[in-house]
Amino acid sequence: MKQFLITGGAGFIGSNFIRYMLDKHSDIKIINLDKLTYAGNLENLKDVESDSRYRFVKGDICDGSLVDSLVQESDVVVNFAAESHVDRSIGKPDDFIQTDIFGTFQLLEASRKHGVDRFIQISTDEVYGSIDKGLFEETDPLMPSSPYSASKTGADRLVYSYYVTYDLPILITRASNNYGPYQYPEKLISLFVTNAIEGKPLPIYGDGLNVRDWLYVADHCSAIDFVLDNGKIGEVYNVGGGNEKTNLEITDLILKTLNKPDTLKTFIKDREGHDRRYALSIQKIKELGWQPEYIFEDAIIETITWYQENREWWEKLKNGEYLDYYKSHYNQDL
Ligand code: NAD
Ligand code: TDX
Repeated sequence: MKQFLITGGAGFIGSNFIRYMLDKHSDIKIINLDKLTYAGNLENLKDVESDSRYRFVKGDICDGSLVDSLVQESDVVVNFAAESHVDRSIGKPDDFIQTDIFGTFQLLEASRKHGVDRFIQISTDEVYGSIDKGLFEETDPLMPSSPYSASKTGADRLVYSYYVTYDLPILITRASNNYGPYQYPEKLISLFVTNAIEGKPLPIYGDGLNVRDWLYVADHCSAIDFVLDNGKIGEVYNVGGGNEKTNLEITDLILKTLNKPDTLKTFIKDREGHDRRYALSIQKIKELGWQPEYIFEDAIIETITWYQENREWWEKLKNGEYLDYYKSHYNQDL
């Protein structure tokens, strides 16, 4: 029985990953350490709560003694815990620096003290910054442009330094934009789908021509599982879906699928430091034997349907102080 410590497991990708791992592997146990910030939601994991292989611990990855005791009983650490939303990092970077960098440091320190079989850091394509043409490779320079991506870059390189300096058996994945069920309704797809269902405006930043590469969350989960088993210690692996779309293309697709009018499209001021395009080469992980399985055109429809069928999950999340910040920052109701 391998003991996994999964941090941030009550969030979007972490909860999908826990479900994926419990379904796929009978010989693992999982501790989910999550602070339950606004983004953490135990309703994401209702169906696994009673699984005897699963245990939830409410706590902060910055809490050194708690982290120490949980790492001590673990073989594998998977670090999802982070502040993850770029717009929030523009408004208030503090928690990003604290959790994304200092929290990762606490996990690394405990891992080096107790020794773990694997430490995998869930990093992001945003560490590279923006690219007008071509694809980022793992060896390209890191040029993050928001406090979010800079904090993730700090963590990414700190993890690497524990491999070089202390021989900690680390792996790093850098994934592109995820979409799928249980995504907090603040990110482009989850926000626009839920706004469209409610007949509310879809706030498009700038000209709407920024490009993202969309990865279905189940593909991200399978990539992490695959890298844990097959990745070479100390290496970074890009994980992309190969689905480059402008924000306007995504918006049009959502409106068309939900049969909502074009008049919901609302162009507002641009995000500060807005990266124009993210695009990854996934040659390295492909050569190792992984590639995405889901077809964007099908998975996006499944995702939209999920939000239609799970209104009670997201309706209660769409309130609170972020709406006030968003309104004053972008002069737009969400
Ligand atoms: P999310 O915001 O939905 O979830 C983050 C989770 O971390 C929440 O459950 C939250 O409660 C928890 N958390 C936050 N601070 C914590 C702390 N100090 N201690 C313990 N738990 C804490 O984020 P997500 O979209 O699921 O992203 C998960 C990870 O994947 C992040 O590290 C993010 O940078 C990375 N990533 C995300 C994407 C994407 O498109 N969403 C793409 C690439 C990489
Ligand atoms: O209201 C909006 N209007 C809009 O035009 C929002 C929320 C977003 N956008 C644009 C900004 C981006 O060009 O849509 C694009 C995607 O925005 P987000 O969903 O906020 O994602 P992004 O900034 O690309 O970052 C995401 O991908 C990488 C995740 O939030 C990160 O956690 C991940 O690391």
